[in-house]
Amino acid sequence: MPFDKTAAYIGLGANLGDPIETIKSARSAISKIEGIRELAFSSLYRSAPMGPGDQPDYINAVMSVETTLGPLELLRKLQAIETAHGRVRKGERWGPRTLDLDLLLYGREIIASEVLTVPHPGIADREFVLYPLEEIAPELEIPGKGRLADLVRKCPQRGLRVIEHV
Ligand code: A4P
Ligand code: MG
Repeated sequence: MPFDKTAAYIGLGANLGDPIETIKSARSAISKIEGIRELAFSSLYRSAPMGPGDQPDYINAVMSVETTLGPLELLRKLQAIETAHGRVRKGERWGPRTLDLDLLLYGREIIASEVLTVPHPGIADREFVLYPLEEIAPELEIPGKGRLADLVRKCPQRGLRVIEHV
């Protein structure tokens, strides 16, 4: 019997090394995971760092996938891709990183476990998540938080800009 497919949204961010290449490489690695099919990928955006200001600007993007993996399996795969791209966890909150992959949404599920919170806790107030999401899924409803379009309207753009359409 085939497994159910779930639509999931993944946020990609990078601000060390060659962030544009890293984001492209991460996209390709995610698409190649068994049990994942890419549905859409946003433009690449440049954004000012949230958190400590003494770090480079970020490149951010969002992708949607269809997957037969469960949410925890998907998180583990994303973490393996972070590690493969040289991510070192230094423990500094919101510090610079070669690659950060956040599981933003997993279907309409609300998950609050020790290792996984979905929708991602920052989703509703991060311009570098909301604007790219709106580009690929303007009608989206965020479980527990309301319509994406309403969240976007309440979120200042803070210098966020498109650098590349892919
Ligand atoms: N975890 C729980 N829920 C999730 C989820 N939905 N997706 C747990 C991914 N991980 C989730 O993550 C710490 C733990 O969160 C994981 O072990 C996982 O079990 P981490 O990636 O090791 O730590 P982190 O990323 O440093 O912490 P945090 O709080 O997740 O940071 P964020 O929220 O990812 O923010 N500025 C701009 N402009 N653009 C950015 O992309 N990103 C960050 C990082 C800071 N500033 C930024 C950006
Ligand atoms: Mg993270």
